[in-house]
Amino acid sequence: MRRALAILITAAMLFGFSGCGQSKKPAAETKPSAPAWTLTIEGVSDKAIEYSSEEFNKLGTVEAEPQMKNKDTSELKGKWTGVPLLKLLESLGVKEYSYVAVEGKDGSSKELTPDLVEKEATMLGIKVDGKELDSESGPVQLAVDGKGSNWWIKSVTKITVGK
Ligand SMILES: Nc1nc2c(c(=O)[nH]1)N[C@H]1C(S)=C(S)[C@@H](COP(=O)(O)O)O[C@H]1N2
Ligand SMILES: [Mo]
Repeated sequence: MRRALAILITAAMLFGFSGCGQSKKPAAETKPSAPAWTLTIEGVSDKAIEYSSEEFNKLGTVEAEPQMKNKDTSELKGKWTGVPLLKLLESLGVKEYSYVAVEGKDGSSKELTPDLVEKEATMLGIKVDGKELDSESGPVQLAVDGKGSNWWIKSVTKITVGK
């Protein structure tokens, strides 16, 4: 008798877990997929913001041709697709700031003054000439219009807004 009860309970559990008669989809299908990449944004709210690639793409990308200025040269580095840094700040409701620091995954970083941030072609780029950035530079690279190659931070992971 005890045994029969145990079997009954086991059977009930199995039916329960298999979701028999329920229209629920398996968890794996309903769980949203992880974003392709994220950026950490500090200095906007008390807690750091994890900005996903999906949110980034929703801001709307633009195309621009930022210039790289090294000692004696001023070079165009192709047609960049990305989100202007200023547009990102606006989406976060940032009105006043004294600098924006952009950091790469290797910890290398640059502090941009407002005059650099506000340049139209200063952007967080995701494509150059229609092609996604390679793993060394991407998925996101900073282009600082009119500044040298050392400003063009690769594989951006963090942005800090300085008040
Ligand atoms: N994340 C990250 N980006 C970086 C650097 C770095 O050390 N880390 N170096 C900068 C410097 S000093 C230069 S000269 C260029 C080199 O880029 P290139 O090898 O594609 O010319 O990347 C810039 N971006
Ligand atoms: Mo450099």
